Amino acid sequence: MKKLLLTGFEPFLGLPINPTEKIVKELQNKNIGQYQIQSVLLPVDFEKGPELLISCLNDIKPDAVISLGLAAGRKKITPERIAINCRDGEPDNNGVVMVDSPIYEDEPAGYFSTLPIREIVQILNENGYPANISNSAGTYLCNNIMYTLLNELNKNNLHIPAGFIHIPASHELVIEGKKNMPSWSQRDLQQAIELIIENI
Ligand code: PCA
Repeated sequence: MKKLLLTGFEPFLGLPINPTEKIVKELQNKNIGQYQIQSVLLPVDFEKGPELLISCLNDIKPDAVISLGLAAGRKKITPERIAINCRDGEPDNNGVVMVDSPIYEDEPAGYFSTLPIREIVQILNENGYPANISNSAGTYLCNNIMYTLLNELNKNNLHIPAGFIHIPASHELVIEGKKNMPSWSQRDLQQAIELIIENI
């Protein structure tokens, strides 16, 4: 059976929950579509997050990769179109702040997702899950992980479907974190990700 590396993130920036953590834990070792899921939880850390991702790519040798991140405030599931070679913005969970910093010197400005993002949006919408392509993954850890992922695959000449999908907050996160933002049920978030995996 083919292997799909599914990554999620720990909570960050004072939020009590990251719904991507629950999804990757729930789906660990499950068979979905043509894939067996190999889940990894990444730290929100500019050094350790990308390092762990690279070692998982080398150990697991996946046939496809989907990285998940929370985009608190977004209303829809948003497959990302592009990752850029830039880190900037909020501190990571280790207190490290990046300002206008390239992820890797002398590497390309950006990489496009190799997931079928247009089809993913269509399938989600047809099944009642609001979705849109996003044209920016930001400049924080999610963009960093997407960039590292695509840069690594490119360097190793691996042509597999790989990319990043941002998801909205869960109801639980809004309630526990006392936040005022759009949210989905954790069940719908997970089912939408399962549907994506079935279709790539
Ligand atoms: N979302 C953050 C980092 C971790 C996560 O789940 C982001 O969008 O960069």
